[in-house]
Amino acid sequence: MSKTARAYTNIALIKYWGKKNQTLKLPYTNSLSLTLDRFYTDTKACVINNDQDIIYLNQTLLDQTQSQRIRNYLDTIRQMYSFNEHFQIDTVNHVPTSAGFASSASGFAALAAAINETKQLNLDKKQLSILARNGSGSASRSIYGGFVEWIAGSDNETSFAQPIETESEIDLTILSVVINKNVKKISSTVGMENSVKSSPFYPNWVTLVASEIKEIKQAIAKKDVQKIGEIAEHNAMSMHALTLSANPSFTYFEPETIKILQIIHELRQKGILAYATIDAGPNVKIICTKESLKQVQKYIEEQLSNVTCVVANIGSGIQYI
Ligand code: 2P0
Repeated sequence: MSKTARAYTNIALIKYWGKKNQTLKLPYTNSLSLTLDRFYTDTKACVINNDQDIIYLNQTLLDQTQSQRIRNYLDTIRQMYSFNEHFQIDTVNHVPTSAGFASSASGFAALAAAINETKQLNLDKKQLSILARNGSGSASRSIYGGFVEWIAGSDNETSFAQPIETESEIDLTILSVVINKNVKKISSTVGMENSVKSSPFYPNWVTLVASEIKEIKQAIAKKDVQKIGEIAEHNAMSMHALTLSANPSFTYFEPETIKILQIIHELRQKGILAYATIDAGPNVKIICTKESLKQVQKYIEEQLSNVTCVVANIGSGIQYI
């Protein structure tokens, strides 16, 4: 009996935004994330005597269209490791879309680990990160817990994530502020492609990320949460400037997103530690300390009636259960 693989979501503090190779999902820059303990994906893979993969998500059988990306990924794995078997995949996503976290990072990390387990590929974490990256770029980072850096690399073997060791715990908590709204969004894959192609600032982004990665690693080593927040917020705003400066321009922001950013500025003026990071969607994740968290949450909930707050702490890497 093969075990179920569990992978947790991660939030990028230095974002991945743009690929130099679409097929291999090789990014233009390194990125750096924090794995979170709150949301995860559980995936089990069983070899079946069938010429097609069968895929269940949350106990529901997916049709061809819904499961195409997963089927393509399984084809890639079969090719990479030279075997022909097909699988029944059972995935349970404990990442409610309403929580405002993307499930592709935990989803593809859990799937890579599940195939590793079932096929006894005996991949080490570096190889597993490479395998997960082939499913979705951000999944390469969900193999590890805590702070993780994805090294851009130049080919399939050199593009993988690795953990950033910290000597002791760091007092950092993420408050996710979910805007209760169904927004039609441009997928990350398409959004980053458009930004690379048409934002005149894209070359500056590549230079900026290189220096911010260095700076944030120093701040992590010093456990300087304020500095981590300052760098992460600046990096996130710079990523969103790439969407606004694309041609045609687009944005993931909603009016409430701006409102939350304004509240964060007000909180800082009051001396409360709060910094924003935003992914390819309207929700804002706020970097806090344990001390500032309660005040930040209280203030946000007082000012905005139509949002949900979710607290997440630092999470662990891949587990087999
Ligand atoms: C990140 N995002 O670093 C960035 C920041 C969203 C904003 O990685 O095309 O789903 O599957 O490699 O990993 C989301 O992009 O994109 C993402 P693909 P992915 O977390």
